[in-house]
Parts: sequence; C-alpha cells; structure tokens
Amino acid sequence: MKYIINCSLAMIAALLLVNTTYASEKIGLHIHDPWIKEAPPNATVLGAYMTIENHENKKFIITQITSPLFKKIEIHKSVTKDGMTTMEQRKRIVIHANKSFILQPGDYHLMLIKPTKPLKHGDLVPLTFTLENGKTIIAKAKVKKVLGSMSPKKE
Ligand SMILES: [Cu+2]
Repeated sequence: MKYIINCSLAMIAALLLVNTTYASEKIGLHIHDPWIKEAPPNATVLGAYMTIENHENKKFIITQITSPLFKKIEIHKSVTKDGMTTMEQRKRIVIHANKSFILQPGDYHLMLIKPTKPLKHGDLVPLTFTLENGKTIIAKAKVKKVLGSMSPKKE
C-alpha cells in the first residue's frame, strides 16, 4: 500500500510542473497550483489541493472558502487510524508566519460539495478565500484527470 501511495504522489508531482500562483496585492499570502481532482459527472463531492505560502512575519487564518460553482466548501483532513481512512472537518486553516500549508490527497484538502454543473479536465473553478481579518484572495483551480486511486477512500 505504501508503494502505491508513493507512486501516486510522483504522478501528482508530475502534474504540478506547470506553476500558477494567485495572490492579493495587499497580502503576502500566495496560493500555488490550485487543482481539483476530476470525478465522474454525477459526483457530488470533489477534492481540491494546493500549497498556500505565507511570506509575512505574521500568521494568516483562512476561515471560509466559497465558489459560485459549488453549494458549499469544507476544510477536511483525511485521517488514517488502524487502516481505516476517514475525513474530519476543520473550521479554519492557519498558515504560520513565513511557512507553507499544503493541501494534498490523503491529507488536508478542500471538499467541494454539490457542483452546480459537471466539471471536466481543463475547467477552471474560481475559489474565494476569506481571511479572519476580512480580506479575500481569489484563485482559479484547474480540474485535472488523475489516473489511478490516490487515497484508499474514494472522495
Ligand atoms: Cu473530504
């Protein structure tokens, strides 16, 4: 199982070679390579992944994420205990001063719930991140087809 996961992570790394960064002019918080794992057209949830980089000497807290293409977005963490993987909801994402926060398959991710239309490889999904201080950052996550299973539990 470990080998399969490592193999999948290598595939993800290959997919991320094209670098896209989203930032707000006034905030030293960058969102790198946001992407969404393509799912069957009837899927009711999709996972979104990215790296959030904090270039300031203070922490940032993301309290809400919204998209016009989804009814609701939750912050989740996949947790494996005794061979069972479940997803726990988190209320916020804390990005500490000068640190990165990684959302990746099998770990922290955004759970995009109830798409308003089917999404396919290449589509761009606008995401608005709201910080605790009221500021917002807008990013566009690209839908990508990924072959094989990236985590034991299907999302
Ligand atoms: Cu989830």
